[in-house]
Amino acid sequence: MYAQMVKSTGHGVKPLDEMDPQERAFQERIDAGDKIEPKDWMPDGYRKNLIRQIGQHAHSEIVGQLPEGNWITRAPTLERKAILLAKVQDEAGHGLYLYCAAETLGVSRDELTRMLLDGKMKYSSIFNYPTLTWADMGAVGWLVDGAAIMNQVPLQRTSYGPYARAMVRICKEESFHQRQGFDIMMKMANGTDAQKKMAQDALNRFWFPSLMMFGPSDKDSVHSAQSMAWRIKMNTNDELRQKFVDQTVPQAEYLGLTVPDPDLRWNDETGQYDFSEPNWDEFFDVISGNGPCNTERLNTRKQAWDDGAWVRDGMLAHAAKRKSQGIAAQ
Ligand code: BYC
Repeated sequence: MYAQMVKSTGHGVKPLDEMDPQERAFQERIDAGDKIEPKDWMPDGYRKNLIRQIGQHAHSEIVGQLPEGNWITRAPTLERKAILLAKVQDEAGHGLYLYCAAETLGVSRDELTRMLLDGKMKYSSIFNYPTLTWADMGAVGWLVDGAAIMNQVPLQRTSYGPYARAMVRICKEESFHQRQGFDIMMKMANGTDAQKKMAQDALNRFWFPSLMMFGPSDKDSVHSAQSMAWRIKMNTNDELRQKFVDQTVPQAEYLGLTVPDPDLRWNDETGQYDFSEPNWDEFFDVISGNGPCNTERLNTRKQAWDDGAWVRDGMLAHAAKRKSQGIAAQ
């Protein structure tokens, strides 16, 4: 049922004078910067679009644990292992806050999980790329969490209260994640020649996929116009991508690494970097399920879901027993 609703969210923005009075009053609240809370009236499209975005965001946090979880047992020192473990646990927490925020809109966590496992909901494209070396842990923290922060800081001001509030804590934790990634890159970039090579190789592989995290270019973004009118999104995909490039290129220079883009240059007139577009065919291919690790990621999530069945069954049986005891005692 929800999967069909999701399909219908890609529409344009209705002008104020074509809205019915309830919709118009809602839009005026949004325009005034009011927060919308779960029990408030909201247009169906607003609810659907939020469930889509928050649900995908939650799935991304959970699937996002996999490429880094892959390195916990192989971290080079006890300290790095403890830090990586904490980071990966934080991502689980982010997923849970976000599933809770989505649940306030009337969709259950189980329903969202099923749609992920059935391929009816997406998660971030970036997690369909493999993490091949320890330097990738640096690149993921630095670039992937860096891109996530760029996208999520403005979402602290998003119009839906539970989503905005979840973002506050997530952003604080993401800042730590980004710093730990940069710290790994510093160590590698200032290490032996072999380590520096690994750091450069990680940057080469993660640069363009990180730019893709912001979504397709504005002309191909189906949801941006309406999402921005409803303040579900605060910036366009291209705006955030540009900010990310402007912030990250000097960091790469500081590391002594080269961004793998021959067309990257500072533009004095615009006061920002010019850079190459990512390969959008690759992006659409990855989000259609054909990236290097899509099958592996989904199979891992399916396996975890199946392996957890006995826990869910046990907890439901326990809850049912308590309920029946409670009723009997009254
Ligand atoms: N990957 O109309 P558009 C993290 C889809 S987790 C996959 O521009 P929208 C972290 C899009 O869904 C980071 N799909 O969409 C975790 C739509 O398809 P549907 C996750 C993508 O929603 C662990 C179609 O393309 N962050 O940080 O307006 C460790 C057209 O796009 C992607 C969030 O989720 C993509 N990259 O804008 C470390 C933030 N991009 O749904 C780090 C919240 C686009 O119609 N989300 N698509 O089938 C957003 O801000 C927005 O949803 C996006 C996309 C900017 C991502």
